[in-house]
Amino acid sequence: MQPTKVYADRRSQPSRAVIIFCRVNQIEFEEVTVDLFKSQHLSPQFRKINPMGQVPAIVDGRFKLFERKVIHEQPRTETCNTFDLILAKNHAILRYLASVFPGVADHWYPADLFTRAKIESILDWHHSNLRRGAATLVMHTALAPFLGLRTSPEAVKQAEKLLMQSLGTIESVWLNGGAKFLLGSPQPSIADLSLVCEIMQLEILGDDVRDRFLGAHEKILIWMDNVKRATSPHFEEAHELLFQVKARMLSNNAAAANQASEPSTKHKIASKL
Ligand SMILES: N[C@@H](CCC(=O)N[C@@H](CS)C(=O)NCC(=O)O)C(=O)O
Repeated sequence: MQPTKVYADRRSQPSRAVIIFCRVNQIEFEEVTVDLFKSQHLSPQFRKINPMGQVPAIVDGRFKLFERKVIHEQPRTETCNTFDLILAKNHAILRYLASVFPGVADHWYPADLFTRAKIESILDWHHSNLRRGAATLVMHTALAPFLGLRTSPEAVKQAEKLLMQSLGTIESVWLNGGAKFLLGSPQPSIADLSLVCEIMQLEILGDDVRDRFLGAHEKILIWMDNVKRATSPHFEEAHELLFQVKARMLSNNAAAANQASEPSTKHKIASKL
């Protein structure tokens, strides 16, 4: 049987969460890079895997299961056939992997329905709060020029507010009382992994901006460190590309700032005269 295929771009936070999860749990998989900066997610070939044109997505031939009825209508492709399970959406993928691979420890997605319901509530909250704040901020301040998108100062302002509020909510609701992981668990769940990967994205905004958001949230910093330790060395390995992007952006910004502070050619000539 073919290993599960994971379509991902490591610059994408949900992609990293899936990759780290597979590595930590020794799930055999083949990583297929879908380069967002080269618009590979919009290619007809990838749209056959995920019609929404987003990463991550997986193709798994383990079961003859289908996420949606319409999947029967999907054409055969080189990479999958109509009997493969094709899943998009990071949380659906993490839930699936945690449920079908017997080697995955229970704490990632507990069988206990009471605990699981609490994890679901965090995952649902994440999309319309933390992710909306962090991803919108990163998109409008760091990525837009690379992706040819227009930025909006109003969107940045709202995203900053939502991000700050979300960080406060995590601390006051789920990390209350010195909890090591969300919900006071002694070990991480898929919610810990997903949310921490989201917050890691702030790195590419530079240390000052990251510290402006995280500096005042000591509980968040400790919790992030706990998640890193629990998933090391895979956490660091999956984030290597993010730190490379960060270094490149910082050096580009520094070069642009230098250029702006240098007297213009006209001015140089004038001063020589
Ligand atoms: N809700 C989805 C969102 C996936 C998502 O937003 N992926 C981004 C990268 S982080 C993407 O593929 N963006 C390209 C696009 O939307 O055009 C998930 O959590 O998996």
